[in-house]
Amino acid sequence: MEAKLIKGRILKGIGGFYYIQGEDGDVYECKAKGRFRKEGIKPAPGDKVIFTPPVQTQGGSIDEILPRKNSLPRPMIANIDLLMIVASAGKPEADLSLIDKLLLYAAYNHVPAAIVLNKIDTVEDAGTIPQEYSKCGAQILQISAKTGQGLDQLKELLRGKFTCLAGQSAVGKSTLLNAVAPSLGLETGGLSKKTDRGRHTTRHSELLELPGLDAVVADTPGFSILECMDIEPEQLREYYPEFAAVTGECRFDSCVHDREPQCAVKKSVAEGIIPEARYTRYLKLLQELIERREKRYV
Ligand SMILES: Nc1nc2c(ncn2[C@@H]2O[C@H](COP(=O)(O)OP(=O)(O)OP(=O)(O)O)[C@@H](O)[C@H]2O)c(=O)[nH]1
Ligand SMILES: [Mg+2]
Ligand SMILES: [Zn+2]
Repeated sequence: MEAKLIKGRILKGIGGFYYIQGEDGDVYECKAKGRFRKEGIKPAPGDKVIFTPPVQTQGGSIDEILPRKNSLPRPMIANIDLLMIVASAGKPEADLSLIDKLLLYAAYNHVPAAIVLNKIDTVEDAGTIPQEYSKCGAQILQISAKTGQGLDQLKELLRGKFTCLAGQSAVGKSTLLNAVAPSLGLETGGLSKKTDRGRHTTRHSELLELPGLDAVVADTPGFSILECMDIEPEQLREYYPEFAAVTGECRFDSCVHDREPQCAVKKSVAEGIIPEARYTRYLKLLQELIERREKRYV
């Protein structure tokens, strides 16, 4: 029997084997051809591929990786439609610097982002996130995985997309996925009584299908975000859509909106147009990038 080529998407890779969902819906085990390694390409979950399915004693192989529209390095996944940043309205207290870094990570890697504010059932008002991020370019949803509030909106957000989830431990990423697709039965954890922080219940990443939504999600464990981006301090400003309205209005074209005179961004902050706290964290992140560069060049 002659092997035929089919198109599919890689769901996961384990020990040199890739599990590919073909256009026919079945999942096939394949190895990557040697030439990929020679070319320095490693197939990743999310990759669209042309492959030869296994037949009898002949193992399957990935023959071609179709061009990627984008990819995220940690964990390595390709062709992401959305980075869903999950935060908690209650406990654990939201780490806004982390949200900033994840927004930066998404923009840097050409992936659209959304912010999902979960556990809205545990607080009387949603806090500062909706206002602080109102102009950051990401849609913001207020949700409770527990009561079901906002879940229909979340389903619409996920429908038809390949979404990657990120956020602090114990904000409810796995619980939200279980709420939209109970058959997943993902393990969820609690907060440590001592520290009010999460326990990193989810420790690995694979693509999960959401039945009925034609959607796939990757529930990703934590990682060090800044380390996997090559951003110079002068470039940071380009990743803040809040600054776009006044771009070009600063006295100096090279203005990084820090200590320069006649800065239009600082003026907008003073006028309350750009949220002050988000700008203050921008300055901190800018400083972090400057220090990183100084260390790199000594
Ligand atoms: N009250 C309330 N509790 C929630 C909600 N969503 C999740 N939780 C609880 O928060 C805890 C942590 O949830 P997980 O889903 O394990 O959190 P996670 O983000 O997957 O955490 P890691 O896997 O450690 O990264 C669990 O005890 C959940 O029951 C919610 O909307 N409201
Ligand atoms: Mg989890
Ligand atoms: Zn400026």
